[in-house]
Amino acid sequence: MKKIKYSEITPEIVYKKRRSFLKSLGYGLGSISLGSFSMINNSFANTNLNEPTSYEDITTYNNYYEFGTGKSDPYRKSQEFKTKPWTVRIEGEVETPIDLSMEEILSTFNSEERIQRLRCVEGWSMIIPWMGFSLSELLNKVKIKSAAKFVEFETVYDPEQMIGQRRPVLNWPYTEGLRLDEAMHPLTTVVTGLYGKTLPNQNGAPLRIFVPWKYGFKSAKAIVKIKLTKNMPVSSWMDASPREYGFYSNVNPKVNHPRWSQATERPINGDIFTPRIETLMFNGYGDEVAQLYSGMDLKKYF
Ligand SMILES: Nc1nc2c(c(=O)[nH]1)N[C@H]1C(S)=C(S)[C@@H](COP(=O)(O)O)O[C@H]1N2
Ligand SMILES: [Mo]
Repeated sequence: MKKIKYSEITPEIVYKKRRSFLKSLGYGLGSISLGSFSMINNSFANTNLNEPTSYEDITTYNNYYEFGTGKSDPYRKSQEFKTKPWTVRIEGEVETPIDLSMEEILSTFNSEERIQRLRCVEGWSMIIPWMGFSLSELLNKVKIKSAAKFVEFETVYDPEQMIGQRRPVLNWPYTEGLRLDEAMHPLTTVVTGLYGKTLPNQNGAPLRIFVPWKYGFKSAKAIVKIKLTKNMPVSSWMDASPREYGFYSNVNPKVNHPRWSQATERPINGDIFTPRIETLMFNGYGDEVAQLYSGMDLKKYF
């Protein structure tokens, strides 16, 4: 299990410390030149880049097109979204399909804190202390047939409540997929909470997937269906733009998005002066997952 080291101090405290440090040097935010500001900032940058992102940033800067395409739309427009009752169906290439209520899921599986880096394909990243458990535990509730090679995830379709679904921005419902061995990897997480609390609606309540070595869009929110399939699923993003979004979408600094570089990322931490950092292969989880792709040309299978 990947452990991202972090000290006792919270990101908020680090942030305040930095502000008071600047003040103690006699710099008001208005009086300082950009050059010297970023120099000071650089000396601090690495102190908090492995700290979890603040709860505020994680819950107000989101991608969740069902509630709009702006970063603050999910926070502003998902608060009334009803997540009770909620059932997750596991079907497809299984001996017997099952329906699990959210209550059953929460009482059967032990959610633990899993601090994982989310790298969005747009070029920003956050470090998020999820609460969750391995997807493999959930999939082990069914007997998977040997014909099953892939797993498809489906977000709820509810345009009454999800205003973004009233327009054909994506091919709704939001669909994503993994190869079965990727889905069974212990790092592939079923997320039920955040910062030790229940999962906020904007982050995919009541239940979302998180795949830490892939771009964020692979991690579908508000899941109602998990389907075992023989064939590779076509995700909503592949359907929207196959040239830009491949099935694998492993974080890879060497494979650029056709319209921009993927070599670096901007850590979201409430400080626009934070320099970009280098993106790591498999988002830094290479030791754990590289063997899943041995012998594969990752430029071809992007
Ligand atoms: N159903 C659904 N799931 C989704 C998305 C979405 O628009 N709809 N956006 C994806 C993208 S692009 C990212 S980066 C992450 C963002 O997760 P967060 O808002 O919890 O940080 O959710 C992913 N899951
Ligand atoms: Mo994303």
